[in-house]
Amino acid sequence: MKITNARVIVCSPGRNFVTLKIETDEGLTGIGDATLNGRELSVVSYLNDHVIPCLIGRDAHQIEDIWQYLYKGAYWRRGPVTMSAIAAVDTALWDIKAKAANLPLYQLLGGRSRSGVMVYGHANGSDIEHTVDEVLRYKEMGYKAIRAQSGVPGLEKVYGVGRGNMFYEPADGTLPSEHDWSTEKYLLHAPKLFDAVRQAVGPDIHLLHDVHHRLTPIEAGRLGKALEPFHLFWMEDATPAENQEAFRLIRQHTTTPLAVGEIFNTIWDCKDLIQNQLIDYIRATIVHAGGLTHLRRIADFAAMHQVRTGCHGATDLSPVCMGTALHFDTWVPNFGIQEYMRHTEQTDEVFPHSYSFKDGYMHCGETIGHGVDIDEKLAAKYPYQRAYLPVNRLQHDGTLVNW
Ligand code: CS2
Ligand code: MG
Repeated sequence: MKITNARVIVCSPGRNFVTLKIETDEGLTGIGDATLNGRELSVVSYLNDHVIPCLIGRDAHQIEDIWQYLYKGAYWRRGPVTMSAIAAVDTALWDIKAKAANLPLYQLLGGRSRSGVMVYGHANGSDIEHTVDEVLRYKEMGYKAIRAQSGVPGLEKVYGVGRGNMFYEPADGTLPSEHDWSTEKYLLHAPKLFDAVRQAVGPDIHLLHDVHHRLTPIEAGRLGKALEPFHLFWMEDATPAENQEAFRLIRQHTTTPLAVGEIFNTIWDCKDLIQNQLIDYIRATIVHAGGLTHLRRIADFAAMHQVRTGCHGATDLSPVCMGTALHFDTWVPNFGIQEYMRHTEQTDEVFPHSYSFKDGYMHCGETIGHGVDIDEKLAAKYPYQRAYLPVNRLQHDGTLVNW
């Protein structure tokens, strides 16, 4: 089955998405997500100018060889742009292979390992009271796991708050907006937030929190310890993970489970974290970690160390990524949880899909392939709009820090 054509479709139904469509001489087509928030057009160029010319005429069934060809053959390996481009090709080819086999994708991975995929939703509020109300609203909707983020007194804007009811879109300007940050204010506030939330929601709901890369290792150790009484499911991205060793210091101070990896692109970004038992959940996902072919390797390696998966699933990862991730989640033996930040209605219309939500669990559906399609005519009505993620500066002296 020869690849005869491949096209990149860029649209902005509520937010920007980049989708690769691959066509074959047997009439089967497949699509893959290539969206890199705030840097979308760099992946578009990587695909159009460098990858697509190499795909035409190749055997669409040779997923592994094409993966190796694009990874080793690029010479310049790894990184978010390269690995998002490879991910889009990989996802589209798995979609085609599953359609050729007339099977839903999870069947090709080894079949179903669970009846449904437990997901967590995003409850966020301007203050503690508002966040508690939001958490209770999610519990009402049947969620078994809820992430809580709230505004911090004295800080105008913080990560995860505002900009949408069931979703949170951080990319907000034609130039990066600048937010203020104070670690002191945040560290005093976060334990109070989880004290109130745990009291309101009771002992059975899983609670999660995203620190979003903002603390030093010792500050993360302090926060993890302060949150122990509220037994969180995980504390996420507590400190930037370029220095994987940093997590050893956090481990020395707290038993709060640690999750990391949404910005990881290859297994090398988490090798030391996993083999030294420094994390409990790996958040790498399909679109930014080289597709299904590479994410399976990361998951198998993690399983050897009892590290479970917790795939990234924010609104800026398209329904194509979500659909494929749910097939992965349905199969993967060391599954932990799946993030599920809903998309806008416009997005859902442009990307018809067979996955569904019920009582806190997602179901990938039994449609052949990964079960997500794109309505190109409708997509064309939503042209790309440049948008940047914010940057963060220390409130007291303007120092540039992690957003
Ligand atoms: C976040 C994301 O969902 C999460 O865990 O860390 O919202 C992240 O900020 C965005 O995906 C960045 O584009
Ligand atoms: Mg996160």
